[in-house]
Amino acid sequence: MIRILVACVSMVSITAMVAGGRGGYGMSMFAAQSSPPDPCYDENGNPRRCIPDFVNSAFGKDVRVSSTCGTPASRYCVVTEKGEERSRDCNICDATDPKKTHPPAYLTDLNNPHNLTCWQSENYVQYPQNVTLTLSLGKKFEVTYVSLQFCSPRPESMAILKSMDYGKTWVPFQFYSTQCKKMYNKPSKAAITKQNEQEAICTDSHTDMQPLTGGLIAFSTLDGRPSAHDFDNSPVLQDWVTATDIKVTFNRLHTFGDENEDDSELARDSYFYAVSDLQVGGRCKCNGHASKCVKDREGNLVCECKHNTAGPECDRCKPFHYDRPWQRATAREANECVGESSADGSLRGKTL
Ligand SMILES: [Ca+2]
Repeated sequence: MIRILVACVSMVSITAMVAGGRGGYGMSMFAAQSSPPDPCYDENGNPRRCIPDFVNSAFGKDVRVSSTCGTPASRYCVVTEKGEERSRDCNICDATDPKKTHPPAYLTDLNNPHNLTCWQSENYVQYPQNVTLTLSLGKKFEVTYVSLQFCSPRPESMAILKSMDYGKTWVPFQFYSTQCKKMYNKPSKAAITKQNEQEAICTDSHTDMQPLTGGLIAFSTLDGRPSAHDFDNSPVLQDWVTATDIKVTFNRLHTFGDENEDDSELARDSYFYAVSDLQVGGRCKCNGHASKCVKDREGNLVCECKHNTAGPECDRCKPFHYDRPWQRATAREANECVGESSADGSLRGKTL
């Protein structure tokens, strides 16, 4: 999906270049053709729904993490299995050594499969203690998926949560556990119906200890939710996918059950959380009234609102355009705000 979008974006820029290349008709024609068409208006200047590009909104962002190995330098051991044989290969995590450090920045750096960089927690932060990863998106996004690629085994129990108010309050998005009832008081694999579309469920899939490295957890926010096919008309799901912040809580480590045996120190040094890539796939939320988000003067990410709308999410009509109530744009209807000045077509399509 991302690839298709990238292809579309490059096609748009190629088209724009071709259009721009048709110079020679006079400057005004050239200028008009070289500016890319505004996706929020059709070729006749009529408003239509527009949405920002699909992005991994975690990429390059800082993640606040409650535990990271290497301060002070410490031993950790990687378990490998060959048939029945299990062996441990020990290394040092050292925050002061660039070759041995595993900082939170490695969660959201460029994910190169040939050179994986992994954030890693301290050893054996076991239930009831937990390890949390918190990511602020900077504004409201409509989140399509949250994914984690592990360097360690996947957790035995973990939760993905979201905030819609910049981290003041949190609601669960999804639970993963081999024991949903005991850990989260949720049945495993509950059905999602029209009545509970805005409810987090717990699943015991993706919780195997194997693979010992490289396992994936991918939560798709709309997967299995009945109104997903009619998202335009589902305020419940529009709300469900909206988030300003994402939090991942690792509640319980998987172990081979050897952490209390004779060799417990070696065993405990083998259990930690390590993640090579955290992604939050989605679009900047602009309610169908902007095709991109930009930094404002204060450096905050905001929608570049069209259709006579205003606000960080184009979530209200701009002054003097209150002739009908604000509405989100749909595929069929742009629902632009109208008022005195909208009678003057020259204002259409301009950023004011
Ligand atoms: Ca990485």
